[in-house]
Amino acid sequence: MATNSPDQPQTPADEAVLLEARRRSRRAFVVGGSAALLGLLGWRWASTGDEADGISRPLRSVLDANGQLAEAYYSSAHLAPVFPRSRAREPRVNGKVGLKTVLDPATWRLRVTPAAGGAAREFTLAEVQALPRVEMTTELKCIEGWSVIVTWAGARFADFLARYPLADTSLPYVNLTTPDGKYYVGLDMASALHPQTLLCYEMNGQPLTPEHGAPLRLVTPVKYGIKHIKRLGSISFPPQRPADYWADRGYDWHSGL
Ligand SMILES: Nc1nc2c(c(=O)[nH]1)N[C@H]1C(S)=C(S)[C@@H](COP(=O)(O)O)O[C@H]1N2
Ligand SMILES: [Mo]
Repeated sequence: MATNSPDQPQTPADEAVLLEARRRSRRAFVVGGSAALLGLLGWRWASTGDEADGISRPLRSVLDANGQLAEAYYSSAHLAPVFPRSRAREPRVNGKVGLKTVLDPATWRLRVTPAAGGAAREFTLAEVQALPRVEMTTELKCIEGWSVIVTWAGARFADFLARYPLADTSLPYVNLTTPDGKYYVGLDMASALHPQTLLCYEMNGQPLTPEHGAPLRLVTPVKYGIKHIKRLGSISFPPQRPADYWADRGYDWHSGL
């Protein structure tokens, strides 16, 4: 019998995701322990350094390292709860930046600029749909304070990059934009490779509607809705932290849950 516990595996696929998450959290624990030790050793050195923006420079490095640690923990090890499919609802349409023009799904392409340089590679929706289909029922949470449980289907971004190695997974960032560039999202690579980060083409068993991001959107339930870019048009792998539409307007760049 199905249970309402969000942590309960619902399908073999969910179970695989849970196992992966546990494996990752063990790794994060080891990394975290070493970082804590380094932190203790470094503290006295850190607190004697020059100031930069009111925070001493070495101390700032420690804070930055903590930020990366938080990235590794919250992005990779943490798994968003999954729910029974029966609890899925239609989300409201929220946010239309980059969706103002009419898009023809037949001529749409996902443009990916290889990290090594060279011409962008273009993908059809069929190529994305040829990757293993992952279905998950998770909560979409908006920073405005509402949330809704939705069944999504798509390809894992990790599977996409494994099949089309356009960027090394050790690179730091992924930049995603709408075809017109008006909405743009930055992700750290760990979040992009998270097993629940999907290049999503279906919502509640139906192809995405235009207002929910057809033909392809991002879904990543370890992040707030602002990171779930609709009408994905292009992907690149910048060496520096990419700009992010809502981070540019004062929200937290990570917007992790
Ligand atoms: N292109 C684009 N994607 C976007 C937005 C937007 O304004 N433009 N808004 C975001 C926000 S704030 C949320 S909460 C979700 C909402 O997704 P939904 O409209 O499918 O409910 O889309 C996200 N993706
Ligand atoms: Mo949102």
